[in-house]
Amino acid sequence: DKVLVATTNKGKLKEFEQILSQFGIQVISLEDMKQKVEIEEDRETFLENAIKKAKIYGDFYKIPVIAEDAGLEVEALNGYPGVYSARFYDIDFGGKETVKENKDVANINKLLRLLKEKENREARFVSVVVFYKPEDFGIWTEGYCYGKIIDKPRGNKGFGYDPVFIPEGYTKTMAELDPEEKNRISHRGKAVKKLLEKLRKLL
Ligand code: ITT
Repeated sequence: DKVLVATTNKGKLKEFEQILSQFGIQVISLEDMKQKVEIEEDRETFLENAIKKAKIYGDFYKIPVIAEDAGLEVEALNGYPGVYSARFYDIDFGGKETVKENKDVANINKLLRLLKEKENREARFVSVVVFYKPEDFGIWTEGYCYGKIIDKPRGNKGFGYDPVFIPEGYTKTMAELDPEEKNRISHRGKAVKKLLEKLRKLL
């Protein structure tokens, strides 16, 4: 069983490889493909963005594909950054952030700036995963991971907002957890597990 995991995010790709390998599924990545495709994520929901990515890549390469749209929803920010999580530093919400080191750092800096003096630190990661078999069928599932945003980044595993996110019931940040542990509790891990259960029932 081979599937194209259609993501340009290296951290994400690694986690998909780890999660899917436990189920004996082999991953092809966009780097393995000779012809490149550019996609703009311009939809207003995770589901619409994930479907768009899965359809365009699947129809182009004509192989089964998994695409994901994910992000962080923060209660005190009315659900932002949400679908804008990847480029939060640069959007027209609460001022822009200059990128000094990398985008993840700029995103975290903006988030912490906006949450300064805010008491409500509740947040959740969301993952919407789509499996699409060209000219045949598509299915999707979602996964959530609830937790809190802290004041100062800790840890260097994972990616994105992991250094400032503490999952419910934990004292470590997501970036301090080993990959196996993150995958067990993460939005992505849960969404993928549900996806494979759905697929198994279908096939
Ligand atoms: P693709 O669209 O190519 O898959 P992307 O990075 O643009 O790559 P998304 O649009 O789904 O992916 O953006 C997700 C962003 O949300 C990601 O860049 C991170 O900033 C954040 N994010 C998602 N999952 C995360 C996780 O497990 N840990 C930390 N941050 C995460």
